[in-house]
Amino acid sequence: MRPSPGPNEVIRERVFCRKRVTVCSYRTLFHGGFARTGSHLRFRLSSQHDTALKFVDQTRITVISGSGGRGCLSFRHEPYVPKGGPDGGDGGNGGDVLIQADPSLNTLLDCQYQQLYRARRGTHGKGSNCHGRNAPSLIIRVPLGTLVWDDETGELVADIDREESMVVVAKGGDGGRGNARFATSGNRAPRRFEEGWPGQERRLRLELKLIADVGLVGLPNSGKSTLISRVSNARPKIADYPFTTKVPALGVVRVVDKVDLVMADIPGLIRDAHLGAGMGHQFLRHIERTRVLLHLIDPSPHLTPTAEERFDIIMRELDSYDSHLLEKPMIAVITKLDLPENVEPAERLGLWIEQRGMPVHRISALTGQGLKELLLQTARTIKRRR
Ligand SMILES: Nc1nc2c(ncn2[C@@H]2O[C@H](COP(=O)(O)OP(=O)(O)OP(=O)(O)O)[C@@H](O)[C@H]2O)c(=O)[nH]1
Ligand SMILES: [Mg+2]
Repeated sequence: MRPSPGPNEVIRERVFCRKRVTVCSYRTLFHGGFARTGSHLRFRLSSQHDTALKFVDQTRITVISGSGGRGCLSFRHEPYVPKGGPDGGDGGNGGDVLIQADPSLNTLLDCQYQQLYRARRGTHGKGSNCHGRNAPSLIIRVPLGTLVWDDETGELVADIDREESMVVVAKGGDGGRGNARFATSGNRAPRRFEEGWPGQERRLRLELKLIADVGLVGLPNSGKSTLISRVSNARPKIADYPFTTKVPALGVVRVVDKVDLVMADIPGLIRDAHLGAGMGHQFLRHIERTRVLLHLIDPSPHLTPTAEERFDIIMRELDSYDSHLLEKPMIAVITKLDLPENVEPAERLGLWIEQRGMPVHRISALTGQGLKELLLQTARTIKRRR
């Protein structure tokens, strides 16, 4: 029988556990792999905690490109070649700093940890007309959907919105010219050469706005995570307490053959989220780029305030974050239709919303009722927007 662990052993086990969680939570952030591993409770709890900590969607970095290498001052000295002439080579170019999309990343966590990126300088020129070596470019990998802002001027430098996106954010300095370049018929032994040109230093602000076709919004517990886990490969945590979802999750939904949609689940909003209530509205930036919003409402008659008022709370919060969000096509999704007490209130609520000109779907993520029609209409709405 294994002896009961001493205090040190317990600590070692915990450290090991945290390490595993750190690596995994980072990789499976958007797939919620832990809930499925069936591991013990402590593991699952800490994974949720770590996941929340490790989702970084804003950070600042400093980039410094390499300066150019110095040009060389040299003259050819060889037996039987008197006055061999200047042969100082040019310096190599400094390395550029590039930002490149990496679809395997989901967060700006790496850039949070490392905030200074300095490319190497070019090597100096040498005699015998040897050119200095050009320094390699330094590549910073960021997730798709990252906006790169110049922190000093506030100007948008780049939008990393495609897999092949790659931009130079700091250009390396050119190498200086060696004295061989300054030889003229009038001055055949120039002693002139150039220092390399300095690199650029820039302070950048990185902001991640996830790229998804469909955004799910609603109050906590309205069933957003249940819906995304039912229709996509995402496996966010689901529970009957508010703010189960602490970071956005993406899932790919196959609507019909060859029609895939990317869906984003974000933490729930509550009244006064724009003033910082609940989790605030910081995560709304992740639905800014979606083409359609699904507004989920739990019609339960046992909740206060009423379903109509709860619908209005979300609309007001979206409006106070950015009124443009309300210009996006929105589909009202009344959830939890499998519960008998919800059927009648759902009917009433649906009519009330339809009078406001918004399409309504009544679903149950638990039984699958109405999901196919909802996805088809969502896909049609997106197609119209393309
Ligand atoms: N009966 C029934 N329960 C549902 C349905 N959809 C969600 N639920 C339950 O509602 C509770 C909340 O569901 P979640 O999917 O976690 O809700 P959420 O909107 O993601 O909540 P937050 O992450 O807190 O914003 C869970 O207990 C779910 O099991 C449904 O269609 N029918
Ligand atoms: Mg959730």
